[in-house]
Amino acid sequence: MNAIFVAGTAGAGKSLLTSKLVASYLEKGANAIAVNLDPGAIQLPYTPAVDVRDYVDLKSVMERYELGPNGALIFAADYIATRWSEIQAEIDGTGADYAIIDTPGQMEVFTYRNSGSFIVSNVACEQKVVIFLVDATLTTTPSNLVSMAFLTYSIRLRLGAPQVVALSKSDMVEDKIDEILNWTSSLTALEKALREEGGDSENYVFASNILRVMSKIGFAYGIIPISSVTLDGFTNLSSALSRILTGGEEIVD
Ligand SMILES: Nc1nc2c(ncn2[C@@H]2O[C@H](COP(=O)(O)OP(=O)(O)O)[C@@H](O)[C@H]2O)c(=O)[nH]1
Ligand SMILES: [Mg+2]
Repeated sequence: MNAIFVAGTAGAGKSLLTSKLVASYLEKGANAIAVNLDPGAIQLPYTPAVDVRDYVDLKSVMERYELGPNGALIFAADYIATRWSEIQAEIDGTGADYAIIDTPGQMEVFTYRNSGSFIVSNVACEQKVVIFLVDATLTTTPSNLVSMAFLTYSIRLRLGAPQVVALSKSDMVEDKIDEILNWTSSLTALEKALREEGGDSENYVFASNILRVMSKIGFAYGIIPISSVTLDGFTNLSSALSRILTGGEEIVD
């Protein structure tokens, strides 16, 4: 089994991408399942084969420990890590080739708690990859792009697994896509755009200093624009995943 975690900021499109990825693997003849790791999910655009809501009920946690919704989510996410071996056994029991693992809506509940990195490092699988979703609608200015790029580095460091970065909801910013991709492919273009955006402001100086650091750690941002509505970019996403999971071989039935 290969594990594909789908992470990203709240509302970036993790759950919808999970459903579309499962469908696209099934279409290629691979056995794929969706796993829901979000204890707070109310409605999901897919039927999870394995669902953490079977292990913990948010409402009972709130009542029993007198917690608000945020406290209960954190408790529940950490609790799930303690039940991981059972959840893993359930995933293994499906016999799936690909487990597409949807993570909690509020990103920090998963990525910045030890339980998230525990699950990513302990999932028993052949290969694993984290798709990090950068919401295109939040990335339409150069300084926002720099801030998102930093977030992806932070998540890479936090989860310690190979990462594929996708620009989600790109259908919603069609007129901006070329410009955003130009910024992500050239440090010089991004630096120029930042200057035009910020002039001599303190924020510009800060952003360009960050850029300098980014160029040092390698500005290989390689972001893949996708849309889970039009399915644009899915071929590129699927090749990027195959490169990591199967060394480049596409699935055949
Ligand atoms: N236009 C458009 N809407 C999207 C796309 N992906 C997700 N959405 C919508 O954005 C909202 C949040 O998506 P969801 O998958 O629940 O985000 P999550 O919180 O990251 O799981 C939903 O209304 C989705 O239908 C996309 O690629 N294009
Ligand atoms: Mg979700």
